[in-house]
Amino acid sequence: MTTWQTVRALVPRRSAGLPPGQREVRTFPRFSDKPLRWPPPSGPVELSISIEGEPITHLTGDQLATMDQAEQVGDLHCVTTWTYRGLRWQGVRLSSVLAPDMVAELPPFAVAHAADKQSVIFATDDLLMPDVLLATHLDGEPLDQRHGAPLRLISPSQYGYKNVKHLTAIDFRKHEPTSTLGPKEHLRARVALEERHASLPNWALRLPYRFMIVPTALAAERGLRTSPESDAAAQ
Ligand SMILES: Nc1nc2c(c(=O)[nH]1)N[C@H]1C(S)=C(S)[C@@H](COP(=O)(O)O)O[C@H]1N2
Ligand SMILES: [Mo]
Repeated sequence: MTTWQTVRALVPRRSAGLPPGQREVRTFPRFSDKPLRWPPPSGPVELSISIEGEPITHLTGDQLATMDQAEQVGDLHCVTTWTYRGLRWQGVRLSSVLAPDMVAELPPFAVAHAADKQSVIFATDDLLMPDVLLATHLDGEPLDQRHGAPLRLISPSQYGYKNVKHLTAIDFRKHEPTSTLGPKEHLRARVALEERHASLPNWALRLPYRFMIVPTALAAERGLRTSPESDAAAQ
Protein backbone atom coordinates (compact mmCIF):
# COMPACT_ATOMS: atom_id res chain seq x y z
CA MET A 1 0.00 0.00 0.00
CA THR A 2 1.15 3.54 -0.68
CA THR A 3 1.30 5.92 2.27
CA TRP A 4 -1.79 7.66 0.94
CA GLN A 5 -3.77 4.41 0.81
CA THR A 6 -2.58 3.57 4.32
CA VAL A 7 -3.69 6.97 5.60
CA ARG A 8 -7.11 6.55 3.99
CA ALA A 9 -7.52 3.11 5.52
CA LEU A 10 -6.60 4.58 8.93
CA VAL A 11 -9.27 7.27 8.90
CA PRO A 12 -11.68 5.99 11.55
CA ARG A 13 -15.24 5.55 10.30
CA ARG A 14 -18.56 4.99 11.99
CA SER A 15 -19.73 1.43 11.72
CA ALA A 16 -22.65 -0.51 13.18
CA GLY A 17 -22.12 -2.71 16.19
CA LEU A 18 -18.98 -1.10 17.63
CA PRO A 19 -18.51 -0.43 21.37
CA PRO A 20 -19.15 3.13 22.67
CA GLY A 21 -16.89 5.79 21.14
CA GLN A 22 -15.14 3.39 18.75
CA ARG A 23 -14.67 3.81 14.95
CA GLU A 24 -13.53 1.25 12.41
CA VAL A 25 -10.21 1.33 10.55
CA ARG A 26 -9.59 -0.78 7.43
CA THR A 27 -5.97 -1.65 8.05
CA PHE A 28 -4.37 -3.18 11.15
CA PRO A 29 -1.59 -0.74 12.05
CA ARG A 30 1.39 -1.09 14.33
CA PHE A 31 0.43 1.08 17.31
CA SER A 32 1.89 2.21 20.62
CA ASP A 33 1.98 5.05 23.10
CA LYS A 34 5.70 5.11 22.24
CA PRO A 35 5.41 4.63 18.48
CA LEU A 36 9.03 5.29 17.54
CA ARG A 37 10.32 2.64 19.93
CA TRP A 38 11.75 -0.38 18.13
CA PRO A 39 10.24 -3.80 18.59
CA PRO A 40 12.55 -6.09 20.61
CA PRO A 41 14.96 -8.44 18.74
CA SER A 42 13.20 -11.67 17.71
CA GLY A 43 13.74 -14.72 19.90
CA PRO A 44 12.03 -17.84 21.22
CA VAL A 45 8.96 -17.78 23.48
CA GLU A 46 9.92 -17.58 27.17
CA LEU A 47 7.18 -16.71 29.64
CA SER A 48 7.69 -16.48 33.41
CA ILE A 49 4.68 -16.45 35.71
CA SER A 50 5.25 -15.46 39.32
CA ILE A 51 3.59 -14.26 42.52
CA GLU A 52 5.35 -11.26 44.11
CA GLY A 53 8.43 -12.23 42.11
CA GLU A 54 8.43 -15.89 43.24
CA PRO A 55 8.28 -18.09 40.10
CA ILE A 56 5.28 -20.43 39.83
CA THR A 57 5.57 -21.43 36.16
CA HIS A 58 7.92 -20.97 33.27
CA LEU A 59 6.76 -21.74 29.74
CA THR A 60 8.70 -22.13 26.52
CA GLY A 61 7.31 -22.17 23.00
CA ASP A 62 7.75 -25.97 22.80
CA GLN A 63 5.71 -26.42 25.98
CA LEU A 64 2.95 -24.10 24.78
CA ALA A 65 2.79 -26.00 21.48
CA THR A 66 1.97 -29.25 23.31
CA MET A 67 -0.91 -27.66 25.26
CA ASP A 68 -4.56 -27.37 24.18
CA GLN A 69 -4.70 -24.86 21.34
CA ALA A 70 -7.48 -22.31 21.26
CA GLU A 71 -8.54 -20.21 18.31
CA GLN A 72 -10.78 -17.18 18.47
CA VAL A 73 -11.85 -14.36 16.19
CA GLY A 74 -12.20 -10.92 17.70
CA ASP A 75 -11.74 -7.18 17.33
CA LEU A 76 -8.92 -5.03 18.72
CA HIS A 77 -10.13 -1.77 20.25
CA CYS A 78 -7.45 0.86 20.78
CA VAL A 79 -8.18 3.42 23.49
CA THR A 80 -7.58 6.17 20.88
CA THR A 81 -10.93 5.01 19.38
CA TRP A 82 -9.81 2.85 16.43
CA THR A 83 -11.11 -0.71 16.12
CA TYR A 84 -9.83 -3.33 13.71
CA ARG A 85 -12.25 -6.16 13.18
CA GLY A 86 -12.01 -9.87 12.59
CA LEU A 87 -8.58 -10.89 13.88
CA ARG A 88 -8.08 -14.65 14.18
CA TRP A 89 -5.76 -15.38 17.12
CA GLN A 90 -4.40 -18.78 18.02
CA GLY A 91 -2.66 -19.80 21.22
CA VAL A 92 -3.27 -21.19 24.69
CA ARG A 93 -5.77 -19.86 27.21
CA LEU A 94 -4.01 -18.18 30.12
CA SER A 95 -6.46 -19.81 32.56
CA SER A 96 -5.49 -23.24 31.22
CA VAL A 97 -1.74 -22.89 31.89
CA LEU A 98 -2.42 -22.33 35.60
CA ALA A 99 -3.42 -25.27 37.80
CA PRO A 100 -6.91 -24.84 39.34
CA ASP A 101 -5.55 -24.84 42.90
CA MET A 102 -3.07 -22.16 41.83
CA VAL A 103 -5.84 -20.02 40.31
CA ALA A 104 -7.72 -20.08 43.62
CA GLU A 105 -4.64 -18.69 45.40
CA LEU A 106 -3.79 -15.86 43.03
CA PRO A 107 -3.57 -12.37 44.53
CA PRO A 108 -5.96 -9.76 43.06
CA PHE A 109 -3.56 -7.76 40.83
CA ALA A 110 -0.89 -8.42 38.22
CA VAL A 111 1.76 -6.75 36.08
CA ALA A 112 2.53 -8.01 32.58
CA HIS A 113 5.99 -7.28 31.20
CA ALA A 114 7.09 -7.09 27.58
CA ALA A 115 10.46 -7.33 25.88
CA ASP A 116 10.16 -3.72 24.63
CA LYS A 117 10.11 -2.60 28.32
CA GLN A 118 6.37 -1.95 28.30
CA SER A 119 4.61 -3.00 31.49
CA VAL A 120 0.88 -3.04 32.07
CA ILE A 121 -1.22 -3.53 35.21
CA PHE A 122 -4.24 -5.80 35.58
CA ALA A 123 -6.95 -6.93 37.93
CA THR A 124 -6.45 -10.71 38.13
CA ASP A 125 -10.16 -11.27 37.39
CA ASP A 126 -9.69 -9.72 33.93
CA LEU A 127 -6.75 -12.02 33.16
CA LEU A 128 -8.73 -15.11 34.12
CA MET A 129 -11.53 -14.44 31.63
CA PRO A 130 -11.98 -17.47 29.34
CA ASP A 131 -11.14 -15.45 26.21
CA VAL A 132 -7.73 -14.28 27.48
CA LEU A 133 -5.15 -15.92 25.28
CA LEU A 134 -1.38 -16.35 25.19
CA ALA A 135 -1.34 -15.90 21.43
CA THR A 136 1.42 -17.25 19.22
CA HIS A 137 -0.33 -16.96 15.84
CA LEU A 138 -2.43 -14.40 13.97
CA ASP A 139 -4.49 -15.44 10.95
CA GLY A 140 -2.65 -18.75 10.77
CA GLU A 141 0.88 -17.29 10.77
CA PRO A 142 3.35 -16.98 13.67
CA LEU A 143 3.18 -13.46 15.14
CA ASP A 144 5.47 -10.96 13.45
CA GLN A 145 7.42 -8.07 14.97
CA ARG A 146 4.66 -5.62 14.05
CA HIS A 147 1.99 -7.39 16.06
CA GLY A 148 3.88 -8.81 19.03
CA ALA A 149 6.26 -11.69 18.26
CA PRO A 150 6.84 -14.17 19.68
CA LEU A 151 4.01 -14.15 22.27
CA ARG A 152 1.15 -11.76 22.87
CA LEU A 153 -1.48 -11.44 25.54
CA ILE A 154 -4.93 -11.13 23.96
CA SER A 155 -7.67 -9.76 26.19
CA PRO A 156 -10.52 -8.90 23.82
CA SER A 157 -12.77 -7.17 26.34
CA GLN A 158 -10.05 -4.68 27.30
CA TYR A 159 -8.56 -1.80 25.30
CA GLY A 160 -5.60 -2.40 23.02
CA TYR A 161 -3.01 -1.34 25.59
CA LYS A 162 -3.88 -4.37 27.74
CA ASN A 163 -3.17 -6.64 24.75
CA VAL A 164 0.53 -6.79 25.56
CA LYS A 165 2.84 -7.58 22.66
CA HIS A 166 6.23 -9.32 23.07
CA LEU A 167 5.03 -10.75 26.42
CA THR A 168 7.79 -12.10 28.69
CA ALA A 169 6.38 -12.21 32.23
CA ILE A 170 3.26 -11.99 34.37
CA ASP A 171 3.76 -11.21 38.06
CA PHE A 172 0.73 -11.44 40.35
CA ARG A 173 0.61 -8.93 43.22
CA LYS A 174 -1.22 -8.53 46.50
CA HIS A 175 -1.49 -4.75 46.17
CA GLU A 176 -2.46 -2.61 43.20
CA PRO A 177 0.79 -1.86 41.33
CA THR A 178 1.68 1.68 40.29
CA SER A 179 1.19 2.17 36.57
CA THR A 180 4.29 3.00 34.56
CA LEU A 181 1.99 4.57 31.96
CA GLY A 182 0.52 7.11 34.41
CA PRO A 183 -3.16 8.11 34.63
CA LYS A 184 -3.78 7.29 30.97
CA GLU A 185 -3.78 3.67 32.11
CA HIS A 186 -7.04 2.51 33.67
CA LEU A 187 -6.59 -0.60 35.84
CA ARG A 188 -9.44 -2.42 34.06
CA ALA A 189 -9.85 -0.64 30.71
CA ARG A 190 -13.00 -2.56 29.84
CA VAL A 191 -14.14 -1.56 26.38
CA ALA A 192 -17.86 -2.14 26.99
CA LEU A 193 -17.76 0.24 29.98
CA GLU A 194 -15.54 2.75 28.13
CA GLU A 195 -12.91 2.76 30.87
CA ARG A 196 -10.43 4.74 28.76
CA HIS A 197 -8.54 6.69 31.39
CA ALA A 198 -7.94 6.59 35.13
CA SER A 199 -9.24 10.13 35.71
CA LEU A 200 -10.28 12.03 32.56
CA PRO A 201 -13.85 11.77 31.22
CA ASN A 202 -14.49 10.13 27.85
CA TRP A 203 -15.99 13.26 26.25
CA ALA A 204 -12.66 15.04 26.74
CA LEU A 205 -10.63 12.20 25.24
CA ARG A 206 -12.42 10.82 22.22
CA LEU A 207 -11.71 13.66 19.78
CA PRO A 208 -8.09 14.45 20.75
CA TYR A 209 -7.33 10.73 20.77
CA ARG A 210 -8.93 10.33 17.34
CA PHE A 211 -6.66 13.00 15.85
CA MET A 212 -3.63 11.09 17.11
CA ILE A 213 -4.43 7.90 15.21
CA VAL A 214 -2.90 8.63 11.80
CA PRO A 215 0.28 10.38 13.05
CA THR A 216 0.85 7.70 15.70
CA ALA A 217 0.39 4.83 13.23
CA LEU A 218 2.77 6.46 10.72
CA ALA A 219 5.35 7.01 13.48
CA ALA A 220 4.99 3.39 14.61
CA GLU A 221 5.57 2.24 11.04
CA ARG A 222 8.72 4.35 10.97
CA GLY A 223 9.81 2.81 14.28
CA LEU A 224 9.48 -0.61 12.67
CA ARG A 225 11.32 0.42 9.47
CA THR A 226 14.28 1.89 11.35
CA SER A 227 14.64 -1.06 13.75
CA PRO A 228 17.89 -3.07 13.41
CA GLU A 229 16.08 -6.20 12.19
CA SER A 230 13.95 -4.59 9.50
CA ASP A 231 14.67 -5.42 5.85
CA ALA A 232 15.07 -1.75 5.07
CA ALA A 233 17.72 -1.31 7.76
CA ALA A 234 19.56 -4.49 6.70
CA GLN A 235 20.07 -3.32 3.11
N1 LIG B 1 4.73 -4.51 24.30
C1 LIG B 1 3.82 -3.63 23.83
N2 LIG B 1 2.53 -4.00 23.75
C2 LIG B 1 1.61 -3.13 23.26
C3 LIG B 1 1.97 -1.82 22.88
C4 LIG B 1 3.35 -1.47 22.98
O1 LIG B 1 3.78 -0.35 22.65
N3 LIG B 1 4.24 -2.40 23.45
N4 LIG B 1 1.01 -0.96 22.41
C5 LIG B 1 -0.38 -1.24 22.82
C6 LIG B 1 -1.40 -0.46 22.12
S1 LIG B 1 -1.64 1.14 22.63
C7 LIG B 1 -2.25 -1.02 21.20
S2 LIG B 1 -3.56 -0.19 20.57
C8 LIG B 1 -2.00 -2.36 20.68
C9 LIG B 1 -1.76 -2.25 19.20
O2 LIG B 1 -1.48 -3.49 18.65
P1 LIG B 1 -0.88 -3.60 17.19
O3 LIG B 1 0.41 -2.82 17.18
O4 LIG B 1 -0.73 -5.04 16.91
O5 LIG B 1 -1.90 -2.92 16.30
O6 LIG B 1 -0.88 -2.99 21.28
C10 LIG B 1 -0.70 -2.71 22.64
N5 LIG B 1 0.33 -3.55 23.16
MO1 LIG C 1 -3.77 1.73 21.87
